[in-house]
Amino acid sequence: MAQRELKICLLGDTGVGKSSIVWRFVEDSFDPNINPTIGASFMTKTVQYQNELHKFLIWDTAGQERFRTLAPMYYRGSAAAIIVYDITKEDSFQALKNWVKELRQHGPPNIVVAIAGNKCDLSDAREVLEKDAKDYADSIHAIFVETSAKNAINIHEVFIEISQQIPVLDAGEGTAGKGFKLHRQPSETRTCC
Ligand SMILES: Nc1nc2c(ncn2[C@@H]2O[C@H](COP(=O)(O)OP(=O)(O)O)[C@@H](O)[C@H]2O)c(=O)[nH]1
Ligand SMILES: [Mg+2]
Repeated sequence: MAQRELKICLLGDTGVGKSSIVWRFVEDSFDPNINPTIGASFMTKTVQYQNELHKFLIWDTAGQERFRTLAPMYYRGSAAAIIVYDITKEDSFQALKNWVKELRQHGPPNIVVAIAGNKCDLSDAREVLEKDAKDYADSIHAIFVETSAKNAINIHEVFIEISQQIPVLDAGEGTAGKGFKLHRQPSETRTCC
């Protein structure tokens, strides 16, 4: 079975739950006292998608979120970016829009963008309406889900949607990376919280 390596970067404000999302996806666990500075900066996980194996090489901005100049090293060569905000923090949603602009201006041209509204388990403290975020995501043709790393909601689904949106390799082309044909598949929307 063909295996493809897909570099994925996580972007977004400090404290929105990027490391927790990666930890939930890779280890299927949640640590409420996750260390903000020693967060995993690079982890991998392989999942089967149709007749391919997708090895996700996940780059997490471990505490350097404020240093924009470091960001290109995370998103350069990325097949996809997961931009995370915290549904209980309006500021983090505004910061997400800046990350989208940054990616549009300096990121890889065909990067798949996924927006994750994390901490959807804290809906009592919600500041960002799901509809507003979904409308924004639609306007930039991004994947959108609300997630909870804590309660394992929609974490795997984000990665599955990314797999769906990555251009399919045509039979016979192997993993050489030549001659991609773009078969973008429509993504479904999931809402949960
Ligand atoms: N309630 C709740 N807390 C979360 C969730 N994800 C992360 N957190 C908490 O938010 C804080 C910041 O998480 P962290 O993963 O370090 O964020 P990062 O700075 O973006 O990597 C930690 O205290 C986490 O336990 C979630 O889905 N729900
Ligand atoms: Mg972190």
